[in-house]
Amino acid sequence: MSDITRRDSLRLLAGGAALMGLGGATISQNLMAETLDADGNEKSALIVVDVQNDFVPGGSLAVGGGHEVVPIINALSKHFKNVVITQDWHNPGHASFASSYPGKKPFETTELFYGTQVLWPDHCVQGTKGAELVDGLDIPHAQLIIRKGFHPDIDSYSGFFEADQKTPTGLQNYLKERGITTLYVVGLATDFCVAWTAMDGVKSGFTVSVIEDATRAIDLNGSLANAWNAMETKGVARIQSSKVLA
Ligand code: VGL
Ligand code: ZN
Repeated sequence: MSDITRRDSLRLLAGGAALMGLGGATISQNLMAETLDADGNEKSALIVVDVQNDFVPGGSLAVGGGHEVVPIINALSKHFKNVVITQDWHNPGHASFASSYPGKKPFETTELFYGTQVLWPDHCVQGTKGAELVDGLDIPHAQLIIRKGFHPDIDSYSGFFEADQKTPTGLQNYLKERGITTLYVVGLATDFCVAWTAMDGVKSGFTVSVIEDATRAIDLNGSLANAWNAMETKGVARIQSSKVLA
């Protein structure tokens, strides 16, 4: 184990102790992390979330500095044998689009059967240029591209479960069948699809880190701070790319 990984493991263990009151799962997951290496480990996977044209400058739901994650993710990907890419993939007229509701504007909310839904500009419509992965993303060894958000009435920020928290994408079982236990999550946007994917990863039994400098946020009404609070409470580790790239 490299020094870097050992430091992370110790930090993860400390995090587990702090969360002792929240139940045993986090602690045993963190103990497991001690025995794993990020680098090329068969049991680790890099999850690259929604690095798509609509989420970078020039796109319909551009995330500030979104394009800046691309070279960092390309470099990180060389350290992982297993890479999975997610792709937001909405039908035209999707329930998460403001344009689907007369009188509603982007970034307002509405109530859907599973709770409050932020209404977005039309984005990542199936088959459009905006839905394509960003050109500079260079991960030829990525093993799976998982699409989400294609149920007309349900949004899906998470790569694991749609926003009803029940409809699975299949990613959990794919990773489990591959023997993967540890996830490193990067991409766009930190406070929506990255955060939900990371938290559902923990819920699905994986040890999860978000590599902060390989993400960028939308930050809507404090959503970035809220997302980090929620992630850290649920046992997601917050690390920087230097820990993997070193
Ligand atoms: C996302 C809002 C709507 C994301 C996707 O990738 O974070 N955000 N759809
Ligand atoms: Zn979306």
